[in-house]
Amino acid sequence: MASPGWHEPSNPAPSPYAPLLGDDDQRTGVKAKCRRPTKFILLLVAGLLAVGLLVALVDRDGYAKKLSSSMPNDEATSTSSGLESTPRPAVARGVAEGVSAKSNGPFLFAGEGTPFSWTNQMLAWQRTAFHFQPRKNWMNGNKFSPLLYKGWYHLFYQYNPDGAVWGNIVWGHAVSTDLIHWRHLPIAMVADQWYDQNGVWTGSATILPDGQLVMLYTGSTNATVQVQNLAYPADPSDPLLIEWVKYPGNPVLVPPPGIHFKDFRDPTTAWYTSEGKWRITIGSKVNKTGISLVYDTVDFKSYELLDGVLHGVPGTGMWECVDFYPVSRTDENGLDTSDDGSGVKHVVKASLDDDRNDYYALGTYDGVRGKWIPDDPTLDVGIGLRYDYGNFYASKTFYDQEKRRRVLWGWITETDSEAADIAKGWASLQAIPRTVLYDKKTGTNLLQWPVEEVEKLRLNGKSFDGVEVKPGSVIPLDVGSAAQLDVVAEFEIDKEAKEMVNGTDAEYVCSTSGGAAERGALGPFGLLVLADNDQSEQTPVYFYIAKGTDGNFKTSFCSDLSRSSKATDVRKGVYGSTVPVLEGEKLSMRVLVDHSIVESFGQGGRTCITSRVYPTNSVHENARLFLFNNATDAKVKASIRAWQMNSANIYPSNDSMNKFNFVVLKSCSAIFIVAILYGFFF
Ligand code: DQQ
Repeated sequence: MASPGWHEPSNPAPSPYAPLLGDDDQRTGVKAKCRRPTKFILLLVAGLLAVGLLVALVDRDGYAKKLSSSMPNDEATSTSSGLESTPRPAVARGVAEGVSAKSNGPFLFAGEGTPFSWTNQMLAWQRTAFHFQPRKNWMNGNKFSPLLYKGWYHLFYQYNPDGAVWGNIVWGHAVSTDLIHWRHLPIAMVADQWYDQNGVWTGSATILPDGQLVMLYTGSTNATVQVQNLAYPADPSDPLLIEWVKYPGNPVLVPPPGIHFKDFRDPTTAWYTSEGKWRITIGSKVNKTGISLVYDTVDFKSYELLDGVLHGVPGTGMWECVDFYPVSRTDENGLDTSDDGSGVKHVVKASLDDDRNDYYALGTYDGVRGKWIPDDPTLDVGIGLRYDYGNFYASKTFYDQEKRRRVLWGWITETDSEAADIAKGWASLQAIPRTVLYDKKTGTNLLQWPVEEVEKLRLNGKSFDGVEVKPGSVIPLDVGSAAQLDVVAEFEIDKEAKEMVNGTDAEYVCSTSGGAAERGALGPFGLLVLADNDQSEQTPVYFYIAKGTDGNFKTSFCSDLSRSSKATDVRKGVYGSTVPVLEGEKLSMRVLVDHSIVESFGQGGRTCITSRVYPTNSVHENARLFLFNNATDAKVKASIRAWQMNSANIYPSNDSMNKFNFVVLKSCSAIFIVAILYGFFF
């Protein structure tokens, strides 16, 4: 740019460029002298920028490749799929390292069928649109409890950068400002030390009162010993938390005497004790008793093991991903992990390695003794309530200090064959984050509900009010393509039929009572999702009411996968459980459908079911939504609101490079045009 001095007629500034002026230019004086260098400089700058731009664009792929060699969405190492490739035989991955089998090999459904001829198109359709998943490869649960740091939600997850099966576990990393749209970031932590050489496993973050972030995680050592390690952000002012430093004194905890070296993992977020210390709990087992060890620390570097355990339940086996947090008995908001007091209950949750389900119980915490006692010993951890009765495992909660809510986030496993996972190039994903509240009405359970942000994806809402569904009928609901849906449905069952029906002592159990095809007097009725026109494929989500001999009603909330796919090599059970329905309440359900995922919430989230389904025909425009009533005696009145769901933006991390190049392109073009115009007019 010309400096102001260049336009000063009486005192022309010497030009550093020693322009070669012709006679004409000499005659026209200062102005001409100044114009040439300006034009020259502008054109030079524009030219340089253009060359820079070209280099950036030409080298973009090279740069992106370099960058992505450490990224969870690495295109460069894409091994994509096609069933032409020879399927690798499934092996029970994880067991040697001291965790349960992490793959769905034929051993999960031996004898259930022969391999199905999946086409690439079918496999591609299974990818979800508004659930979080890496662009390829294996992921398992959110490790290092997700957290909100300087305005960004962070998800760190177990990730295999080398394939669609468990192994080589590092921490994938993604950030979001709304828990729905995500941006992948470079891998946060790799297995590069003797104390985590066999994997950087589950961990949890604690935000200290001064804003410092500390993180404890399980490392599987070079000798597959499970130890706890400390890490912290290299640059605490970086809201994206890109770089992590491992504490040089790691490991900070090794398995204590009496604990097997492969049974010591997944430290929780720390909470503050009345003695001014930080307390954590770590899952383990002794023989078949699942336990949660308790440690106090003041600096996260040295620890004191408390006598006894926070809690233990015989017969439940190894407790993974233990979670411990308070819920308010009076307020509608979530609580920070250290909150306590008379209006508070405490939740203990354990992921049982033996059956791979997440169980929780409500109880009372004794902070002085570091012990927790369940409200109802018959509904203790691992033998009572589950967060979810479908595929939902290794979940964790975190406290969202901005929205004052506790958010629960689970991992949805695959239930197809490992060969199909390898062919499609990815395996498993995250459930939609859920807010968790104590259910003040029942006092016996939690309420889980999709975070409110998911509603931003709703499109084309349709209502169907007071639809009468006669016994034995199916009614189509015209919502257009139903592969991505949010449906809220309320049902009123014919009161007279309820009164008239005879009570029986036969117990209704979702998983063993015949599914949606088995007719009873008062059910099943509900929705058929991911169903094709003739319902040859369908996933019913339904209520079933059973009347006991005492005249009391018991309602079950179930999801039947037995006709969810024509494929022969996927798991197709019936999931669900009973759901509390209080006097005067209508029956209600909410169902989120996202290609191969159906997440269902009964009675405001008292009972939840996540189903992993693999339709072959009810895909794309063939996916439809129906109401059904398979009861023999009772008609049902249903009111439905249904929305198609937009897709979430889940940007690859090298997309940020593309965005950067786009900005460079725009800026360079603008400068170039200005320079040309300037040169033309002056
Ligand atoms: N997976 C991790 C463990 C955790 C388990 C290893 C949960 O830290 O216990 O990948 O699936």
